Amino acid sequence: MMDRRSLILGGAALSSSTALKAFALAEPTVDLPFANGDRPLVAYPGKRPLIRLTSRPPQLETPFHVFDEGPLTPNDAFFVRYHLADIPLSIDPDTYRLSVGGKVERPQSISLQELKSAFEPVEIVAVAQCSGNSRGFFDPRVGGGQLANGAMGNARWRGVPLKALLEKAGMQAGARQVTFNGLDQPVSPQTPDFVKALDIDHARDGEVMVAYEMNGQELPWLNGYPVRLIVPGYYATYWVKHLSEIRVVDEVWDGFWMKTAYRIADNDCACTEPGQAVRSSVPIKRLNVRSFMTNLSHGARIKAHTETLVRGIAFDGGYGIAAVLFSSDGGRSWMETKLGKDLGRYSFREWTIPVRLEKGEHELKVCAINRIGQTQPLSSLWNPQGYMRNSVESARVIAQ
Ligand SMILES: Nc1nc2c(c(=O)[nH]1)N[C@H]1C(S)=C(S)[C@@H](COP(=O)(O)O)O[C@H]1N2
Ligand SMILES: [Mo]
Repeated sequence: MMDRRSLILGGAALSSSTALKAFALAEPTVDLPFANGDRPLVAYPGKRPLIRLTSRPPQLETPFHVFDEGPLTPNDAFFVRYHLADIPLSIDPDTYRLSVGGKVERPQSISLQELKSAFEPVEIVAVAQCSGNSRGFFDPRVGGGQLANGAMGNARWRGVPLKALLEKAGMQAGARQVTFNGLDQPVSPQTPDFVKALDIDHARDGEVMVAYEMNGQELPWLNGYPVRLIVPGYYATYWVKHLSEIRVVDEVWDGFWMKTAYRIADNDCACTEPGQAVRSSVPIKRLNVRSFMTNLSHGARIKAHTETLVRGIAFDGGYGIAAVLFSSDGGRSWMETKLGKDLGRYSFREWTIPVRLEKGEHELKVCAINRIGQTQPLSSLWNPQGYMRNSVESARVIAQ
């Protein structure tokens, strides 16, 4: 989604503008493809320049061309999202403790060292995607962070199954949910702390993980150092960063971030009509199916009558991608693409297809299908929070 040209134009404009304007332009910018899509590209600690949505708390989006670098998103390019402005600025790895308490037999206070040495480590490749990824494309526009398609990333996570920690603590009879809290804090007492909850059976499914490594490195600070929760297949809102407190509760947790925020309409499409109230809602859960082209975007120019390899990624909420279909005629006919290496059912799956196009404009489209037959809608479904966008992506390209 990053417009490389605006980078160059920004630089060129420097020479001909006033000193003040030059100062403002000193930061490279991108122009996301919707109204008010101008963003600065800013390098935060441990990060390459990313698209800054807000600075307090930091919210950074991955420039889309990064997804063409490979199926794993590099740590220094992985997006960043926080809700609370008081984010931890220093954490001592020697004194950091993860507590496991609430309705347990043996409350635990576990050091980072112990997490790494006292439990059998597991690894899983999984996509973290913000519920509001692509929100800026909704029409009518909706409130909230105006993101393009870069609030997602795929990484190899290493850590301890949550199940092992819960077993060590021993759950009491009547346990219903497990809650997760991190070291970030609200700045005003009216703002509820960011606490998320999972049902007990989900929490002990053996896949939900407390991760201390991402792509073979310790977690980047802004992605939750020293440990974060990984909930494979689920929207990243559950992937609590700087995780410090796990509590077993005997109720359905009714904190703000479960009871009020991150809820979707309780229907098959998680959608409503603009202006219509949602009657019944449930907490957001699994990722729906999506696919993207990564080496071609709107306006790209390719050589006519010559083979071009189109490539991209697809993913879903953990059933696995069964097929990715591609159209070069605006969706009238579809061809099956070749899937790349399977890194696991929670991972990005790469796909490629060679195309040869006549001179002129062509509308390319890509659509994935998962192993339970779920697919992407051709036009986007709408909801007032701008969650779960997954309509078929298109790119109008010019062959010449
Ligand atoms: N402690 C903490 N964890 C959090 C959040 C937060 O605000 N605080 N936001 C959640 C949301 S909504 C998202 S999309 C992901 C973003 O993860 P990332 O910043 O590593 O990309 O973190 C989740 N975990
Ligand atoms: Mo999110």
